[in-house]
Amino acid sequence: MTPALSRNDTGARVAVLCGGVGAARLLAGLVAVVPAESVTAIVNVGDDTEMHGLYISPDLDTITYTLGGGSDVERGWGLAGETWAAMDQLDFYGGAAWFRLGDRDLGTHLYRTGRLSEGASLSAVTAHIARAWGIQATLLPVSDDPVRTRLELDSGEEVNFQEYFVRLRHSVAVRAVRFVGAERAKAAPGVLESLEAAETIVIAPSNPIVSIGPVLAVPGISELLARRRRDVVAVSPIVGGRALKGPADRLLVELGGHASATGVAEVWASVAGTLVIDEVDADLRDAVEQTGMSCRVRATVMSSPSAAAALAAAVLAART
Ligand code: FO1
Repeated sequence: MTPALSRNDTGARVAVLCGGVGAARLLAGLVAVVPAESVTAIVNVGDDTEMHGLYISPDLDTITYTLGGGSDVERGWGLAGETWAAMDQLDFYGGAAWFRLGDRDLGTHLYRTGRLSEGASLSAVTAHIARAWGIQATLLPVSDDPVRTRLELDSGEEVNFQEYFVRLRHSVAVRAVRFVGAERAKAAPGVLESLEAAETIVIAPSNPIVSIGPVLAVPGISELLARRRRDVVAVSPIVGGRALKGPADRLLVELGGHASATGVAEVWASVAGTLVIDEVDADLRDAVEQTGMSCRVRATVMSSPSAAAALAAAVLAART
């Protein structure tokens, strides 16, 4: 079933390419400044994994819990007030407890896995879970087909995303990244339609390589963005040469780029017309514009809901 396209009172729709926590905060800001029904989140599934027979979709969950008001804001993933009895029991047996699934969070993975095993699509299950949380924005996995991020480490070992991010605490050097399955994956129902219908397409301040990379790797998406480049506004996840969270700064350098707002512009210049960079990077404006992108300098650190709403409003006003 194709989800209904989102539309606000003025007909202006917004589609957002999303990774995890940075995207979740920007989405929370967006739904504070425009009708939530006008916002469609197109979410990375490259981080998805199977643990203990359960299908886990971390970026969809982070966004769902954030928009649903249940997230643990400080930790950045999982639910607030979580308990860990199941993990303690798993640990007691010597099971793989390095990837922490809280007791309530487990219910989400049980529900999703059960529905998928009955033949439901990831997008149908995502829509049901979002509705249960009272979310009025549309949440779409970028694809219902498997797309999995694999990282080749400098040591030669190849690992999946959660092994790299959680088990190895992203403290190992990476020499290549690939998105297995991406070239055969079909955009989920509603993805290309919502990108086509959006007045503004936003690339959230998410890791350009491992969060937005898998989204852009699904056939049809980067081509559509390149065609609509003037309507695409990206927000740099690199502030003052550093990622606010996670390994984006190191990955950019390890894969031959630069850990700066300019380095982000080099990655996204072909698919986005405008880059919003932080005030601390104001001196990079000319260098960003040298890549062919327009540049806006704004406060991009979403340290409070009001800061997120202000950034969201600035992003919507930033289109060339
Ligand atoms: N992140 C961690 O740093 N440690 C964890 O044990 C962990 C468990 C986890 C369980 C469910 C879930 O939806 C997300 C979880 N995350 C955990 C977050 C996740 O690994 C990353 O934040 C994202 O994949 C990156 O966007």
